[in-house]
Amino acid sequence: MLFLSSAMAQPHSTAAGKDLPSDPQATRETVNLYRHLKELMNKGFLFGHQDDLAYGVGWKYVPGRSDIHDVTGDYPALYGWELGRIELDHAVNLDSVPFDKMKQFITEAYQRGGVITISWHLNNPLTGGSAWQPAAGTVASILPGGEKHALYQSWLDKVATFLQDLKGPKGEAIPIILRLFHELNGNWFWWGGKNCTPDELKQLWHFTVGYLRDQKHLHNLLYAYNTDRFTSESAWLQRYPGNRWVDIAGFDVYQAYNLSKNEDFSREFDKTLGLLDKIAADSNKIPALTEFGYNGLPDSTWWTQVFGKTLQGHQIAYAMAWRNAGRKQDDSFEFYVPYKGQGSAEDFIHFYQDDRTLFQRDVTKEHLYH
Ligand code: BMA
Repeated sequence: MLFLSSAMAQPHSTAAGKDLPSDPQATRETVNLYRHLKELMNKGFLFGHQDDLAYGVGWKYVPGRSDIHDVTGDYPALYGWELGRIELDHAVNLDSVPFDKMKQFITEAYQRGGVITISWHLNNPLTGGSAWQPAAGTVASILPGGEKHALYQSWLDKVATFLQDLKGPKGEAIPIILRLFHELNGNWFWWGGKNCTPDELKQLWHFTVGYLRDQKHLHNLLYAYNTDRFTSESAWLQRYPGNRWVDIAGFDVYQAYNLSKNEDFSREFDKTLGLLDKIAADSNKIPALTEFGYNGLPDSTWWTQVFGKTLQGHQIAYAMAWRNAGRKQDDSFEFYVPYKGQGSAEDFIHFYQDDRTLFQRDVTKEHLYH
C-alpha cells in the first residue's frame, strides 16, 4: 500500500512519514525537533530538570541561576514546567511558580536551543478537589455529553491561551512536549488506574488532543504518553490511545519505597527500559524517561554507578529529573539533582562529562529546531 501513503503525504514532508509527528500539520520547528530527538538517540540522551530555572535548594528566582548550572557550569538540555491551577485562573501554579515567569523561562530556554516539556496536575473537574483526589465518574463526566464537559473544555481553552503565547524571536510557535495525564496506570490521580476504564481514558485523550489541535489550531505540540512503573508491554499499552495520537512513549520511575536498594532499583529499571525499547520500536515512537529521581540523593556515586550504568544498554531521547523543591511547607524535603556541595555533586560532574549525556551546550550545537 506504499502508493497510498505517499499520496497522503503532507506538504511539509519529503522524507518517510515515519519521521513525522502525529499532527500532520505540525509546524516546521516541531517536525525538526521530532526528527532531531530521534536522531540524537544514537549519540545519547538529553538531560532534563523540572522547574530548573525557577528555584533550587535554598534559593528562588535568581536570574540565570540553576542548581545544575551551579554544579556543572551548564544548563540542562530539557526543561519541565507544570500548569496545575492554570485552570482556576491563578497567577501561580500549584508549586508557586508564576505563569508569567514560566513563559519567560520557556522563551529563554528555547532561544538557547533547549527543549520544553509541560505537565498538568489539573484539579478534579467533578469535585473541585486536587489531581490526587479521585472520585468515581470523573473522567466520564468530562467526556463529550458529560455534565462537566463544558467546564473541562473551558480549562483547555486556558491551557491553549498559555501555549499560544509561547513565541520565538520570529514569532514562531515554540514547540512543546505536552505530557498529558501522566502516570496514568497508577491509582493516585483522578484520571489514572482504577479510577476510570481504559476506554474512557482513551476517549479523553482523543478529545483533548483533537480539541487542542483541530479547534485551537495548536500545531506546535508533541504528545507524550507516560505510565508510572510497569512490568509488561500489555500493562503499558492498556490505556494507549493509538499511534496517531502520541509522539513520545515513556514512563516515570523513582528509587524509593520497595525499590530503595541500588540492586533492586537497577534490576527493575533495566527490565522496564528493555520493555520500553521494544514498545518504542514497535510503535515507532520516541522513548523517554519522562520523570525520574532518587529523593535526597543519599548515594554519592549514584549518577555513574547506578543511573548512568543502567541506561548504558538502552536508547532513550531524554531523561527528566523531578524538581529541586528543597524544604517544603510541610517540612518534608525534595530534590533530585545535586546542588553545589551536595554529596553526589562530584559524581554528577563525571556523569555530565560522559559523552552520552547531553546538556544545554550539546543541544545548542545541534540546532534542534532547524
Ligand atoms: C510532586 C511533588 C509535589 C508537587 C507535585 C506537582 O511529585 O513534587 O511537591 O506539588 O509533584 O508538581
